[in-house]
Amino acid sequence: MSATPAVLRDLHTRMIRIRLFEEEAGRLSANGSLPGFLHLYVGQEAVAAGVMVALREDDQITSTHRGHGHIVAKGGDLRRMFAELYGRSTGYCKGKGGSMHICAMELGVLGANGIVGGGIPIAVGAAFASRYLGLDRIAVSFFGDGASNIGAFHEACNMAAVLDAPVLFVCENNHYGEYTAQHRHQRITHVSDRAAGYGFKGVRVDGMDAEAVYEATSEAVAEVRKGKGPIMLEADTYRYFDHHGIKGLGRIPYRAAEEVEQWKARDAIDAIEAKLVTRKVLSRKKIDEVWAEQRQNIAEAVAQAEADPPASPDDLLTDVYTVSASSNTGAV
Ligand SMILES: Cc1ncc(C[n+]2csc(CCOP(=O)(O)OP(=O)(O)O)c2C)c(N)n1
Ligand SMILES: [Mg+2]
Repeated sequence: MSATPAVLRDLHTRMIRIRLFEEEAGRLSANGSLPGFLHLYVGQEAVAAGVMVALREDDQITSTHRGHGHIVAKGGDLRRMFAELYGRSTGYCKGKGGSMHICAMELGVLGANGIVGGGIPIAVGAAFASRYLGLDRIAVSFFGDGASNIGAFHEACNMAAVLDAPVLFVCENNHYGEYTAQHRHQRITHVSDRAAGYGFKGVRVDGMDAEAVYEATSEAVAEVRKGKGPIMLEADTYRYFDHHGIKGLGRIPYRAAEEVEQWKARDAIDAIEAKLVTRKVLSRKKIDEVWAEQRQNIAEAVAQAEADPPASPDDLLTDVYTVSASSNTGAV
């Protein structure tokens, strides 16, 4: 399915929202306003936007430690997301999850996950459950090149295959697991080659091209929704900032400045803006307006989140365990 002007505009806006969210979160973290680690998604925006625009609203996703971009692209409310990062009671998890554990069931976001690879089997379970319930929604699991070395990845792929689970595995191959280059952590170049080992299809796409990601995802989703089993989509992409935080290269010289610059030269937002202009979908002036509007949205969301009340110690034990009536021992 090729991208209509409306789809191109949608991809563009979602990518800008992600970039601005991440840059602002990075600044707030660097100046000490936000607690904890932040794994920023800047550079990878085309993947989240391309996949999410190709999904239906009721489709479900599982995310990762680098998950803000997925949730923003799935329609995450910016105020509730910033509130979660700030540890406010108005956050998606009442301020108890933080950056790596945002969960928004109403958006079909079954959780980001600080455990590398942890979301992959959850997506398979969700996909199986949807089919069991007679729903034709699918589940998408995002994960990185590093996560594809984790046991849970392999078990989840095998199980999805034998169950013909309606799940799309999306590998964001940004070529690093923390500070280890891909060629040093695995002996394959394309993670999607691993799909064949479990008996399903693996495809690759340029993860710096949102339209290409949208098209490849649309095709894959149509097949997965038919119930013929999983597909793995590998997006070739790159993170601009360090593994965590907003510094570019970090303290340890694990990647060259020239490498970062080469990827930035292929920036996905610049690329879609060039398309929008050449195809006469948006003028430069309109593009500037989109940026200004989204900047305003981010500023308002941050101001609201900052003014929101912090998570209350009284809520510490709520939403933590589910205790059924029959097994209620009174212990929570
Ligand atoms: C089970 C587990 N092992 C190790 C870690 C520490 N860790 C956090 S992120 C990360 C690298 C993950 O790499 P990748 O899956 O490629 O994701 P990326 O950070 O590149 O987005 C590691 C090893 C963890 N959080 N969980
Ligand atoms: Mg990686």
